[in-house]
Amino acid sequence: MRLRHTLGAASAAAALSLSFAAQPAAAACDVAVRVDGRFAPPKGSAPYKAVTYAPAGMPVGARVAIVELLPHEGGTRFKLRLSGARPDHTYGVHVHRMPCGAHPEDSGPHYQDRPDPHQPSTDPAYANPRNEVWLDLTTDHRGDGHSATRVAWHFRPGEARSLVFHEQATATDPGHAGTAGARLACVGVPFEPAG
Ligand SMILES: [Cu+2]
Repeated sequence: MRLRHTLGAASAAAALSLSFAAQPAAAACDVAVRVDGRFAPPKGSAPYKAVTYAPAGMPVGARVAIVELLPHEGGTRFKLRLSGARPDHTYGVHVHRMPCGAHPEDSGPHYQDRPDPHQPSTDPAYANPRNEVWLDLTTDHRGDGHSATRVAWHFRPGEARSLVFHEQATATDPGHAGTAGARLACVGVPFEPAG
């Protein structure tokens, strides 16, 4: 009985350390959503998992991994990884409201915690990385890159459905805030609220 108990505790500890190893620096987090994909042209029927609209900007076959984490202390964290993309390039990356479709504009506007009454939103009071989810990243010479961010809130159910890659870094000045040029690629992600 005593031996069984010890073994049980040991295997529980092993399982715990494995799950921590799988998500470093995220010990007190639950994984809400994880999506891994390879970019491909829009073929077949929408919605798409990882679609490129401009292969010169986001090559066919580039890989993406996006994780949404729900820290126990509150808010929402995100980690993004990209590989085999355009080398030495800065992408503007945001969470958008609609699923990825056959056309770049199908992903709709940015998700905002406090919605801007004036759409499209380019007012820095609303279009900023605290009220939206921005995951801009710059690739290295191999086309690999990563980014992470955190916001203080949770998504409203079903209102955040995609991650969009734009052609340039996200602007922050009034009248342009949140804009980042053309939409090159889109990843379908069913972002979740807490519990
Ligand atoms: Cu965007």
